[in-house]
Parts: sequence; structure tokens; C-alpha cells
Amino acid sequence: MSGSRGPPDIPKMLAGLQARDRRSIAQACTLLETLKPGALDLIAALGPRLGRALVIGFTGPPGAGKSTLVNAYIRVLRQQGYSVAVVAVDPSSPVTGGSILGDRVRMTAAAEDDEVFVRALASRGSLGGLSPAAVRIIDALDGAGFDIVLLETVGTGQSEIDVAEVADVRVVIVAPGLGDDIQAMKSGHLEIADVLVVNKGDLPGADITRTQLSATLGMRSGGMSGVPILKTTATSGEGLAELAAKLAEIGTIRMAAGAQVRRLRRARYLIARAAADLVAERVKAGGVTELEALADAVLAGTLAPRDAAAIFVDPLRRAE
Ligand SMILES: Nc1nc2c(ncn2[C@@H]2O[C@H](COP(=O)(O)OP(=O)(O)O)[C@@H](O)[C@H]2O)c(=O)[nH]1
Ligand SMILES: [Mg+2]
Repeated sequence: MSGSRGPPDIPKMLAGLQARDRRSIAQACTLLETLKPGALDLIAALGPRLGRALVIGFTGPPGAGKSTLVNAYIRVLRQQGYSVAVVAVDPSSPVTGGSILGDRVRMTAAAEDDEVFVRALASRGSLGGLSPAAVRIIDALDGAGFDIVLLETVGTGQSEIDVAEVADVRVVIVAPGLGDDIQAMKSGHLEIADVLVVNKGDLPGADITRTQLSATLGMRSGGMSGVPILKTTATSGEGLAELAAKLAEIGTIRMAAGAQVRRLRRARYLIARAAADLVAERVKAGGVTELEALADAVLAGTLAPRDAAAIFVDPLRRAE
């Protein structure tokens, strides 16, 4: 970049990404996170390189051990010779400017490893929200040529569940003793999983949690009973080899879908999120004559709310 002001030098940034220069990678991540001038140029320039990385998502409630597991998994992937980037999103974290996963990674050998890059996002100025920013950062890291990008997200709200779906392979992590009854977990939380992990396998409640999870899957429709449930202890590495083998197996299948499929999944997510935000902004702005007229029609009982919404997002439908 040409200093801290002015538009970034995109060709220089691209060369830096290609050289896996950490400063360039960090700058590219920031540019896409903030969508400052030059961001679209970078996305356009990255285009042909995108879709090569395998994105593996780890989602689950806070404290389940996602970061610990991701950190342990990084070591496995490094032993196998893969370069790894991590995007960790934790909106509940009070950490700003610092890191969520980063502190933990720094304590390991990975911190000295040029083939590992960690980007943590907490509540700060990511344009359009944390989740879309994370997806754009995946593009930056994919464009930098990392073999594997790990996405850690807190699986609490619907928007966090949605972002997990941009991953090519999805791991949902639960742990005993979180007071988060499995049976009460909202459907979307479990349904996205390619692999379910009961972490903290060293705790006494782990087997009960696993049995509960298995019973819950059996009751769900949509072939969830075939989803593997693995037990891990992230702190000791117990069960990690089995998890890594399963992820490699699924990853190989997902990679075969081709780069374009994986790129498009991310682009579609970003469009859908932006569209939802636009509608929400229009509604929030209030005073929209159209909205008032539609509200009157709904109150009068001449229009169902859903039909009113259809007209609101696409006024041409009125003619239908
Ligand atoms: N007993 C036990 N504790 C664990 C295990 N994995 C993680 N923890 C601990 O659980 C806490 C939360 O872990 P963290 O990785 O930050 O959870 P995250 O919020 O899901 O990312 C930390 O104190 C970890 O040391 C495990 O397998 N067993
Ligand atoms: Mg974490």
C-alpha cells in the first residue's frame, strides 16, 4: 500500500499475496473487511485465483472449545504439509483490535510458521457486519493461495449459522456442561453439519451428550442419522486423528465440485446478506409511502403480510 492514505497499490498487493507476505495478507484482509476504495479492484484482480482453498467451518456455542480444536487441527494440517489460514469470528468477544484465537495460536509453534495466518474478527468496524466481512476475508486468504481456510464462528444466532454455510465442509461442535440442551438446539444449528463433534471428551458428561445428540439426529428428518458424531478432547489431541481423517475424506469430495462452485457459494451468500440488509434499511428508514400503503392494505385485510412483502421488495409484482 502507498502509505496509510490513498488507494492501495493493487498490483503490489497481489504480488505480496503471491509471495505470502504477511503484511500484504493483513492489508488485503483489512481492505476487504472495510471495503475501502480499492476493495472492488482487489476482488476483481483476485477473481481467477479464487476457489482453490478448501474452506472448513467450525461452529458451535461459546466455550465449546472451537478455538482449541482449530488450533490443534492446524498442527495436524501443517504436519501434512498444508498451508492454513484461519478466520475466527466471535461477535460476543469484548476483544477489539486484538485476537480471539490469535493469543492461543501465538503460544504455539504455529506463530513462527509462515504457512499459518490467523485473522480474528470481533465487534469492530466491519462494513455490513461481521459475517459478510469474514466471507470477504476468506476470499483474500483464498487469493493468497492458502491450501485450507478454517472458519471459526459462534453458532448462536441465525446469521452466524448462515455464514457457516459458506464453508465447503461444516463441523458443528458441542460440549457437555454448557447448559445448552442439544434437544433444544434450533434445527438450523445441527442441520448444517457434515460432522458433529462432542468436544471435551475428558469431561464426565461427554458420553451422555453424545448419546443425546445421536438420539436427536435420529428424530430429525433429512438423513441426519448418517452424520458422523466424533468425540474429541481438543486439549490433549484425543480423537483428533479421526476427525482429521473424516474432514479429509469429505474435503476431497467437496474439492471435486470445482473452484467455481465454491466461489459462487460465497458470492451468493454476500448478495443474499446485502439484499436482506437493503430491505431492512428501507423498512427502518420509515416514511416510505409504499410501505405505508402496504401497511394499510394489510390492516384492511386485503393483503397478506407475505404478499405485501413481495410487493415491497419487487414493486413490479403489483401488476401480477
Ligand atoms: N476439559 C477440556 N477443556 C477444553 C477442551 N477444549 C477446550 N477446552 C477449554 O474450554 C475453554 C473454551 O475453549 P475455547 O477453545 O476458547 O472455546 P470456543 O469459545 O468454542 O472457541 C478453554 O478454557 C479451553 O481450554 C477439552 O477438550 N477438554
Ligand atoms: Mg473461540
